[in-house]
Amino acid sequence: MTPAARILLIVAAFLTGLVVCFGVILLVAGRSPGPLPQATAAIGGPFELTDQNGRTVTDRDLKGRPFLVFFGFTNCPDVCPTTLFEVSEVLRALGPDADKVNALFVTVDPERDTPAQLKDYISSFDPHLRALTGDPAAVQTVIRAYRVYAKKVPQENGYTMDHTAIVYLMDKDGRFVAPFSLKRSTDAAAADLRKYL
Ligand SMILES: [Cu+2]
Repeated sequence: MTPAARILLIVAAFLTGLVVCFGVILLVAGRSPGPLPQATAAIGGPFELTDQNGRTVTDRDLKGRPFLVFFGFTNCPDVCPTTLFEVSEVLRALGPDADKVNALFVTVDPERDTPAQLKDYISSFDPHLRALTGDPAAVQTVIRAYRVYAKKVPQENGYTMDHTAIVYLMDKDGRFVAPFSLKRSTDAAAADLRKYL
């Protein structure tokens, strides 16, 4: 499969997952006269990881600010660096408001992406970006919470990772808002993010 086809497949799988979970929520909401379940509760949730400086970061530390989160791995040839570059541009366009948001890169490859490896990698991007890793179980927890698709693909010299390539926009309370589109001008993307401050 070509890399492009693979990415399409991953996006399709993600969207199908979204449709399935929102579909279920709609069904439940349609039936129950009581308080509506939060449609956004399906994506996101508690986690405890370690950043590139060895500091513990949990979902509770993120409360009070909107955040962008992207899942990937440092050996990724193109999608991850491109996305992190584009997110960096948005953070730069935010100016001082960049201090009022969080931007996270979470590895789906904790085996290779140690805090030291992440520190080296993330230093190429906007300094507001934080890179998170953890033991495999902790990373699995966050992968599951965000319904991320991540799979090891063997290669001649080791392996690569297929993964969901969506930037998640989460609100101040850690609730999923929408996939954050980078297919627009940097200023338009920054203005969109500013709405959630
Ligand atoms: Cu990637």
